[in-house]
Amino acid sequence: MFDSLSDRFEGIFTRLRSRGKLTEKDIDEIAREIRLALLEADVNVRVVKALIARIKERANGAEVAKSLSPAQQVIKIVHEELVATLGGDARKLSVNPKPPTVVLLAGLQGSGKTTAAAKLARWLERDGKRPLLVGADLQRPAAVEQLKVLGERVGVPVSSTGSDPVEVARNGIDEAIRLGRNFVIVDTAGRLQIDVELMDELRAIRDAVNPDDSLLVVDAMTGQEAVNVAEAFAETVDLTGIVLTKLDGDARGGAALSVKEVTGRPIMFAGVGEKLEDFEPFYPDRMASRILGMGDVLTLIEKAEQAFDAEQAAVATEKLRQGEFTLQDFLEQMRQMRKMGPLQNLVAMLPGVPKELRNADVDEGELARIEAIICSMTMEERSNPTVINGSRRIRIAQGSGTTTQDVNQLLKQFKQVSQMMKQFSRVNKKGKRKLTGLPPGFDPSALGGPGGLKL
Ligand SMILES: Nc1nc2c(ncn2[C@@H]2O[C@H](COP(=O)(O)OP(=O)(O)OP(=O)(O)O)[C@@H](O)[C@H]2O)c(=O)[nH]1
Ligand SMILES: [Mg+2]
Repeated sequence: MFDSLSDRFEGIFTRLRSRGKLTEKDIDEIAREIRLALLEADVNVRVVKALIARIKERANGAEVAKSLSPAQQVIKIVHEELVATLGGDARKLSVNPKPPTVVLLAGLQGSGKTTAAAKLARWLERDGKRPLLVGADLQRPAAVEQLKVLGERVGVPVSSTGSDPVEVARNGIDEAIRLGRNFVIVDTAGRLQIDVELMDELRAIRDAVNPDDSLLVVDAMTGQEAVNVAEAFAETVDLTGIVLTKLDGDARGGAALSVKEVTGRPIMFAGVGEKLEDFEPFYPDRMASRILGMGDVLTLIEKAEQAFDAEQAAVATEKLRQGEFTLQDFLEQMRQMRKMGPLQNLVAMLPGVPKELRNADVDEGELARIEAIICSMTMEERSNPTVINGSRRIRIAQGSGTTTQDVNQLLKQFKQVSQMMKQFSRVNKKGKRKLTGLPPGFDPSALGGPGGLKL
């Protein structure tokens, strides 16, 4: 789910990265593209409107952060506003100080209530709680049996005694107290569509068991209908949250992303597959990052804001352009980068790094070796490597605990990179390409020692 939306965002941001300062017209254009992408993904029109308005206002308001490029600023704003649309901070289940805590699940037929009940029970059990499942769906003949089978699979007892759903629910609470169970999950009957009878039944169950949380189970595949259903439930039963199911499906899924904004109720859990372990708390920020399809860009931006000295980076970039980049600059850049954490993580977060490279290994040991070699050079050698003759090579190798081959390798690769950068900045001056992300034809192995930077 959300794959095509992610692809669209990735495209928009990739184009954005090659731009310098953004004018109001540029921002309008970007906002229009984002709007189209969201609408195509079936996000509710009202939600899209509100989201775009907030993005535009903030982007035009130019929150100037020196350490971020205009593109990064826009990405940051879009991410933050998407997080807000998805519900801001993750919300946990309420816990009743006087157990058992009661969770009521409601929703349309086939939305995944019974499955979600068992998944939630499993999740709570793993979290050290002692749940009890209550089968209050007496509508469908096999419903209670289905819950019992699932309950057995997750090792959670199931209670279903009584002649009507309200009595079953009430008995369930008594049973939980008797068995010393501190969570009760009540599975209810679904309907093909919202009707008075269903709402009345739900209200009666709610009044009988006074739930700490009433969760609406919404099938993410149902499109805009999901939004209408959520709205209707929110009005009639006091919903406190939403469980989104079938997020593993291939529907566009945008409607599901709209339920929080439309109902004002947070999405608390997500069903991501048919198996009982395919269930997770819903984290708006993680979901937004995933939808924006750019690895964990935000973390990178945050780290950059914290650790990266923008002035120094600007100087280095300028030197690169002028072809004056020295080994000393290279060392400083490398250290700046390393301040941000293990390179492995950093590479994964870099926008512009192709997807397939994101999970690859980066050889930290190799970088440590490069650092040792450069540190064993004099300042003169660092700014003008051509003075490094045979005896200097031996001295540097000994000083850094490496071999002369290692030193040669580094010098050779540094030369290649410098040449490439010069070439690149020439292209740049002609206005064909800008210095953003990795230059075209960039060979990552040119950066490392013998094995190269194993990207
Ligand atoms: N792929 C996928 N399938 C799911 C998920 N959640 C539920 N399902 C499937 O959806 C179907 C309906 O799930 P149920 O849990 O029976 O739905 P229900 O809301 O209890 O249905 P009724 O009791 O008939 O109203 C089942 O085939 C489940 O396996 C999910 O997250 N991913
Ligand atoms: Mg069911």
